[in-house]
Amino acid sequence: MLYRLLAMTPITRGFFGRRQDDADPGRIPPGQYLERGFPVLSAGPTPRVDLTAWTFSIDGALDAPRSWTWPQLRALEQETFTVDIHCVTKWSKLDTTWTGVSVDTLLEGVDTDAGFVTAWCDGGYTTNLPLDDVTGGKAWVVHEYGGEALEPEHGGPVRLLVPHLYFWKSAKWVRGLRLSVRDEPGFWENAGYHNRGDPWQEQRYWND
Ligand SMILES: Nc1nc2c(c(=O)[nH]1)N[C@H]1C(S)=C(S)[C@@H](COP(=O)(O)O)O[C@H]1N2
Ligand SMILES: [Mo]
Repeated sequence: MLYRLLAMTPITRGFFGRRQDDADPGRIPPGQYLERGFPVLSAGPTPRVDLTAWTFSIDGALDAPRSWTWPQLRALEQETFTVDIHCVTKWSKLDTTWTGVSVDTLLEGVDTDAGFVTAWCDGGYTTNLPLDDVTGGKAWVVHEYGGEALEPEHGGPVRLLVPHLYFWKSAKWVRGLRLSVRDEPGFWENAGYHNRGDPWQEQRYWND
């Protein structure tokens, strides 16, 4: 493995004295624990991103590829939403609030035979998802966390957010979605992680 997994000490932002077991256990998937900080997990260094040259693209198996500059992406309809997130390293974080553009908005009117997407990123990370897992109000390209610009360590300027799957599917520094007819395992999927990664079914590793 050429990459080193960087796990930084989480910063606890939760209200002091609130107990872990206050959380509704029905919101914590099997094998997960409640995290009040926000750990950073990156398979490599945080890339430096120049927004003047930045674009977000949708390409691959579609007739007319699309791309947006940073101002163009910001001019699209924005959504603010609050969701729970679940990392395969076993932490779950509840009620995280994000702002960004729904993948449905980016794909509006697209005609494609593709059943899959690969999210690709500055720094070379990739992750694959069924198209059905990023459409129907289940995935966003986000640029704000908790009302502030998304920090570079957490994927700023822009990350994918797919909260119903393990967090490795939420690609940081995402630059585009490539539509494909065939499913192609991404970075962690190639390294033995589950192809889909549903936390409620504990789909952690390839054979789970
Ligand atoms: N580009 C990129 N995206 C990535 C990763 C990465 O290494 N590179 N790590 C993934 C993993 S394994 C997790 S758990 C989350 C961590 O996001 P965080 O650092 O904001 O907690 O990002 C995911 N997205
Ligand atoms: Mo992860």
